[in-house]
Amino acid sequence: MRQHLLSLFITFIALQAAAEDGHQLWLRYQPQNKAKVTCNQQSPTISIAQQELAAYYTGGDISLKLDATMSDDDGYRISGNTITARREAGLLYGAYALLRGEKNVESHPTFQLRLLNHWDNLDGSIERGYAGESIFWGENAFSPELIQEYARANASVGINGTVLNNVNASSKMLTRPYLLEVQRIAKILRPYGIKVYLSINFATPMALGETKTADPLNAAVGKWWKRKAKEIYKLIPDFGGFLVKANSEGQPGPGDFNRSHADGANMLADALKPFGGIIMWRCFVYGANHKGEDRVKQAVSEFKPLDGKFRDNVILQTKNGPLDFQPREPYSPVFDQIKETPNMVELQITQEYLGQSRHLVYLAPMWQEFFSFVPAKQLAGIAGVANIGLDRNWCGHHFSQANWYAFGRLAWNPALSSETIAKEWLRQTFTTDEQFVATVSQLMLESREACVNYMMPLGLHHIFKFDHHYGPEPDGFKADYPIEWCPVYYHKADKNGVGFDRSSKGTDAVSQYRQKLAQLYDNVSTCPEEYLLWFHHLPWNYRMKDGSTLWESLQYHYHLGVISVERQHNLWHTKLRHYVDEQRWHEVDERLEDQLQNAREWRDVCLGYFRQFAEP
Ligand code: GCW
Repeated sequence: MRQHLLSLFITFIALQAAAEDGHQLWLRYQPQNKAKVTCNQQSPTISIAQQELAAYYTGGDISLKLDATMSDDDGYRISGNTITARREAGLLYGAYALLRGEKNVESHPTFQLRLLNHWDNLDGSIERGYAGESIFWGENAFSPELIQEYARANASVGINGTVLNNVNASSKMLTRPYLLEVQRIAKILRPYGIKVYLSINFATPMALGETKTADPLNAAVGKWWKRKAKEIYKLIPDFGGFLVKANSEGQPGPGDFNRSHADGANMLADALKPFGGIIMWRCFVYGANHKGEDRVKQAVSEFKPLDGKFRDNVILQTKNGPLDFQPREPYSPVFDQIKETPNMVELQITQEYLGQSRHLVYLAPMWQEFFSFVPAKQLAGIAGVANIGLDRNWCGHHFSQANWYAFGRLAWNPALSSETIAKEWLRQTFTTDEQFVATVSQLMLESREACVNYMMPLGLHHIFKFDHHYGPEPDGFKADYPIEWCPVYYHKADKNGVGFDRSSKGTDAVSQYRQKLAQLYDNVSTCPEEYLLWFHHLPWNYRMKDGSTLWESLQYHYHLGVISVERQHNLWHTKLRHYVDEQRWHEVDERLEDQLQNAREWRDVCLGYFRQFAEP
């Protein structure tokens, strides 16, 4: 009996070891303990680099060198068995690059600020989080081991900063008990080259009852922030700075006191300046001062007059598109219009509008589309709204890990192709089998266009179910919503046609784009068809370039989207099965099935709705 129990126990342990829950992400190095790793200096960061290489590198002994003659950034040079860098973090990035297979290269990051933005609330919930609760806040949070794993994963792809809380920020964030938590987190992240930042509630001093107002020009308010900055930097000397959502979707801001965004941002910038901190001020504003104006125009209307009026430690942070993280949007014209103030782009890794953690949608092609319009060298930084939670596999969907990975890799080098990144990730995460890698990378590369097709082809946008943004609701209209949240406001379908006229004859949003593109988008015959209904309202029998009518083309795209998911699901279900461990295969398979059902729902609901106008 005892014998039997023992063997059962051993089997159980073995199964546990083999269980593949995805927790290891792309970091699946096999322990080798072969390499001797030396360095001309010592520090906590350098010892991490040494430990990683000593444990996992197979190609011989390594020497690490700090070299003050290299350009002053996080870059590294790998030459033979030597990694050289100007900064300690560079040695760490070089170590991970070597483990990933990079050889004889010199590589420097395009963006100096490569940040995650967590929309994590202090109660542990996550706004638009689809992978469980927060790893930082709430009852179940704060396991130092987990946060260290998080740090390592980020460092392995070069992410060097993280905003720990939701932009819809609680004023409690800046109270002592929470700042002490931030200090603990910062301590774990620091050796991995990651700085912490916080989202702040603009009205904090007033909300905490410590000042009578939050007017940025009030002396007591300015003083309060200066004192607070001092307190923060005493706890966290390398604290990165604040991210601010002000006068947007009900958040307080300088506008509440008839002050401008520049007044608000500058007051905070002055408080952080002595310590080297920055302010990332979001341009995601609509409604407040521009009621009635086309929502996609409002950020430029609001911020262009303020361009050049910000302190030099303020960066304007703008979403890639002018609306809100849709499966496809043209880029935000803020990037054309704001010229005197540094800009950074905010991408959304969590797939709020792209099937959340239920759909396999690889986002790198979408982000690259953005960079094809907005050159990375114009930008001071890049932020990605994280898709990370307490789920065992971090991101809910195993393939959503690829978006975290891709974000980091593109933040380092936006010129990397989506395909290269997908293949890199697949080889590290699943298997190096080339047949598998070729097939699945192709599937990943097609997945975003498939999503656009089954959700919102040809420039349609924001026809999601109210609030949770998962399924379709093309008939969505409730008079008590803000009008900018109503699907019918965006597609404007009736018997005469469909689409939002943003041409010079409509809201003239086209005029916010730089010259050549403004004309291109304005003219219906030159407007790229993927943006057609974003910029134009057209009759159902409008002739597309291939000769089909708009209505036919719309149907074609919806069907194509569903067919792509059908194909992907089939492939995964049959041919790809034997390449993948049981647990991950099964979990992905189940989700692909859900995705397929949801894609069919999108097609049927949207076409059913539009049909009543197109074929009356
Ligand atoms: O995309 C929308 C989301 C909100 C979010 C907001 C923002 C954090 O639906 O949940 O709030 O944008 O970016 O501020």
